[in-house]
Amino acid sequence: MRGCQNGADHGLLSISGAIALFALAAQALAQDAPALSGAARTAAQARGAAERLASVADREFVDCKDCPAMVALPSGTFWMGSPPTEADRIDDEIQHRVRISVPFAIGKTEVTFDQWDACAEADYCRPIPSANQGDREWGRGSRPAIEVSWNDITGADGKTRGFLAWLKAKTAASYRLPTEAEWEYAARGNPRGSPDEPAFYFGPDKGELCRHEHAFVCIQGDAKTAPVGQYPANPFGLHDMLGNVAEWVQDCYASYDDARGNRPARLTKSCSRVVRGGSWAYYLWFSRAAVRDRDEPQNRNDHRGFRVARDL
Ligand SMILES: [Ca+2]
Repeated sequence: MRGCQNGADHGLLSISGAIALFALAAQALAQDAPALSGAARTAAQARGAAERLASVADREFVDCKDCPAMVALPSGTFWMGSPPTEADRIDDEIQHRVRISVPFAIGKTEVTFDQWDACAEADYCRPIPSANQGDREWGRGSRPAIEVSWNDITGADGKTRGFLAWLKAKTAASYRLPTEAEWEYAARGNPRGSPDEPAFYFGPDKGELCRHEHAFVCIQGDAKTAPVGQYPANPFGLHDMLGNVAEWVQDCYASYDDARGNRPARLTKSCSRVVRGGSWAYYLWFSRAAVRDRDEPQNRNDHRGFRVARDL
């Protein structure tokens, strides 16, 4: 596949034996923890916990004040894309096997207004205005930051240094956007995936969506973002992966047609960037884990944000 890097490689590996391990892994990973409980834990400790498939409480850490809470994910293998039999499938979701070679960490939630505003206060991020073209007067605080472009996050257009540079300056850690493969691995929540993986981490039944995610079909006229982390976590301990706001990832959009071998990310200067996950504004089918969207890196809207990733 085009557009993967940092430990994500692709091949046709056997999955024999993996299913037997999954029951144990899922049991361990499903243990949730209160937000920010990992504040005193180091990334190295969290990485060790991920390799042991330990509980979310042991895999969570925070690098600094105002930094996003991070969860270390174990290495593993999954099937990216969707099977031909999946309802509402789009033809760019060509299914292929992906191996996440080493543990990495990803945000427990989407980045919040509190975190973005701290970055803006430090003069690294573009201040997000209030009302139109900004917070829509829905509130800030723990709601996900919206009206942020891919360029605002990465600083790629040179107008600001960006959110990632702010985190790197505060922590010296290698913060980045997740790759598209890492994002889908995180959204599926299963380190031992299979070709018949369901459309949602909670199973194949889209009627269950409203118990797990903040999606348009569920919000009955209250059409706006929700504070992050209000819905249950997925088996990896992550919230709002398939709803609330859609999320920028690192990659340029490209076909999965050549999904073979160990490919670096496609990071050319000018390309459409991939956006993943459903949102408060999207139809139900858009909350499937395999759905791919894209937009130009300078664009912003009120139903898109992001979460960060970090090497360990
Ligand atoms: Ca989301």
